[in-house]
Amino acid sequence: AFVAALLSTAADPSPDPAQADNPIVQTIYTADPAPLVHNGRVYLYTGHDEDGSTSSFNMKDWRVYSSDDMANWTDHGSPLSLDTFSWAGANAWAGQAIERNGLFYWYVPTSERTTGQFAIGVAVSNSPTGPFWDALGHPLVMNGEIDPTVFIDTDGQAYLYWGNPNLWYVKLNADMISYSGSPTKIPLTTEGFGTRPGSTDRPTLYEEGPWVYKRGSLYYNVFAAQCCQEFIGYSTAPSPTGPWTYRGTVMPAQGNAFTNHPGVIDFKGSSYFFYHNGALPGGGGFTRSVAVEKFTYNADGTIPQMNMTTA
Ligand code: FUB
Repeated sequence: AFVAALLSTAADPSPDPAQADNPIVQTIYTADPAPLVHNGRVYLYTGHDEDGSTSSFNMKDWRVYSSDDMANWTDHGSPLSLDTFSWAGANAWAGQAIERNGLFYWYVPTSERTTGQFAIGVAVSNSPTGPFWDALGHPLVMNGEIDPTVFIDTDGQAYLYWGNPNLWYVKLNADMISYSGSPTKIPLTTEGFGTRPGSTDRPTLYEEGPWVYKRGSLYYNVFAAQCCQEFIGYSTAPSPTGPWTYRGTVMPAQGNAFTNHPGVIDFKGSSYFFYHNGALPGGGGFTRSVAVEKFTYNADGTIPQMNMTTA
């Protein structure tokens, strides 16, 4: 293990000891951050853009980092890759991990080997840092769409959401590797997800990368909006299945990468928004880096708009 990011340096006149310099990982290109708080640590699950990717995504494995102070990060390597899934062909894209009853479930989108169609697999481990195994030996869901987010409601019901161009959800069973009923499309109304300027085939801002969580009695869906270049927008709802109301921009389009991807946590009394950009040397749309901003919710529960920062 090595320290992947450094404490703020003397060059910064007002260092925040609770947050590392950005990008968090400066040794490889990382994308699609998915933070998980467990036992006093933040585990940061990411994708991995291969060096030199210039015209398409070249992503073969996923990575894990952890920190207990949001400043010093430990590299746990790559406990999950395309090779973990015998049925996977390519595209180790944006996933999310969650803990239930001492097991860690990592939901990831990847292309199915024979059809090339995008599917969502689930890997399991008894440790947040792996190693992870394919929990099923086949996809959990396969409908050609991507970017799963998972959360467990306060009543114990788990939900999986995903999708581009649609937004789907399904209720997961308590075993976290099967589900009840059929995947359901969330209506993409402009009231729920904003209005996309100048587009008729995709009338709302919703593009991909949903991140669903609950704070108090309010449900949040933070997502990558519009294409391309993406910004981060969000909606809220009084229940995990809606109705959703569009609330505006979390992070404007910026940062030298045409995608962005949200991850939101509370940790040790502060709130953090994770995202990615092309800020490292050689960085761009296919050589991205994860970064984080500390923020405070407004009194009414809305999320303040944030800009990307670099060291
Ligand atoms: O990293 C590959 C894809 O780009 C992800 O699945 C999307 O969310 C976008 O970040």
